[in-house]
Amino acid sequence: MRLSNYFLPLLKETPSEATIASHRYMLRAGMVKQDSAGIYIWLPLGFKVLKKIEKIVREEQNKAGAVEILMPTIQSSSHWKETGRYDAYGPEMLRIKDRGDRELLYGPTNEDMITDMFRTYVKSYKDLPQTLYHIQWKFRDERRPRFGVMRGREFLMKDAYSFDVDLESARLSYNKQFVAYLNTYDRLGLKAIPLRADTGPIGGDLSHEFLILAETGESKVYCHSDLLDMEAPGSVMEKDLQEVVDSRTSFYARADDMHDQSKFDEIPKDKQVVARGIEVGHIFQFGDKYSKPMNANVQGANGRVSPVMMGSYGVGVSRLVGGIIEASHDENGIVWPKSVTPFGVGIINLKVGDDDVDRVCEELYEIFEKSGIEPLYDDKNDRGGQKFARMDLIGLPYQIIVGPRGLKDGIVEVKVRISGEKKELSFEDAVNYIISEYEV
Ligand code: 5CA
Repeated sequence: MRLSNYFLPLLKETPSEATIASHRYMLRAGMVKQDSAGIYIWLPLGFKVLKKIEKIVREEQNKAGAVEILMPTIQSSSHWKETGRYDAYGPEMLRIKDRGDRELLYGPTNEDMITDMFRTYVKSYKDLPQTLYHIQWKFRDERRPRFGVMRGREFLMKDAYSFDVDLESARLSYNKQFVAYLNTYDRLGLKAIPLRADTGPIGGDLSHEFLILAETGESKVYCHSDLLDMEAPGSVMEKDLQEVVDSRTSFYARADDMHDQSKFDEIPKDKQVVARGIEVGHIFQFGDKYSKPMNANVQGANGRVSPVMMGSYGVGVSRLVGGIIEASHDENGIVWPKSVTPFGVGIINLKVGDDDVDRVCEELYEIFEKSGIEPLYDDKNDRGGQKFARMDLIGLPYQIIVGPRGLKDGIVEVKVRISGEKKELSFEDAVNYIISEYEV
């Protein structure tokens, strides 16, 4: 992409409503624009990151055996009345009437709808287990939308729903998602810790939140520091799933509402972590909470008919855009992990109109376009200082700076955004260095 042809509306001043880094930088870097409270337009740069996160979430869901569908944003109230949630959900639910005075709502989550869909088709254990997911916009009329996309009213969620014939098999489905979550956050460049959690309005008896640590997080977290040093499990055989889950959950890790100080005190002092965190995912096992009132029954191998056992699994896809920035930024702007960066490399032309500089920049541009490392080429006729600040702000992992002085000696400059380290390299070495950094 050429910057001269891109839509990147940067802000010089920090809008006063933005109190945390991710919100400030998302506004300043032209990633989102608030349209009304908690509702955002995703501008090109933000949209690109959102899509990259979505892709990683999708790939890990598919690897875990979940199957993608797409449910509508607008739901009929009827399913919610069947489960009793229509009244229970309260003012967070946006209720709408159509021209025929029928009650509709903008979905805050989809358990009720998917249970209805499921009961239409599946009646036997032979078609189980099954996990279905979608990545779809939700609406919750939050009392206090804040921190930009972190607590929006309209937000993008991946929500998966598992269906099993009994509790034992439901536990396996839960564990698969648990492991998929660890791998997903790892690929996003995040250290996410699973905490035992309250089930809230979703209900059920087993639940974990996944939190990333950040000073501006809304939840207070207590945990064992060894949990933070654990690597993502990668692909795990079915027979080993429980062990992997146990290895993560045996450590004390709780949010404020589930915190037991006496248990925490048993952890050696030098291993105690008290921090703040951002909830980037939440998984629930709730058995027959929805299937029972909706008569979503299946016949087991023994011939007995009983409600299907369910779980649901949410990832805050749009919240993650802010969460990743909270975890990775400095005083000059965002520092994108390679896996979600909107562009792989920034090319800075320090003298637009100079034949040599233009030619080298064009060659670099072409090479990176071909190699799939999407370049963002700053071909605008601005001052160097402005270009540097702009490129730092939007946070691409690598920059190649091309100016007439270096070119005289056959040299371009490569800047590594995260460390600020600068290397003077030949054209070929610069290209090879950046390409090799993106090879896995
Ligand atoms: N049905 C279940 C799981 S599919 C559910 O809705 N879970 S949830 O309420 O915990 O939401 C799942 C994830 O969505 C949360 O972990 C959080 O990351 C994200 N999320 C929830 N509310 C908001 C919000 N107002 N703005 C942005 N993200 C949100």
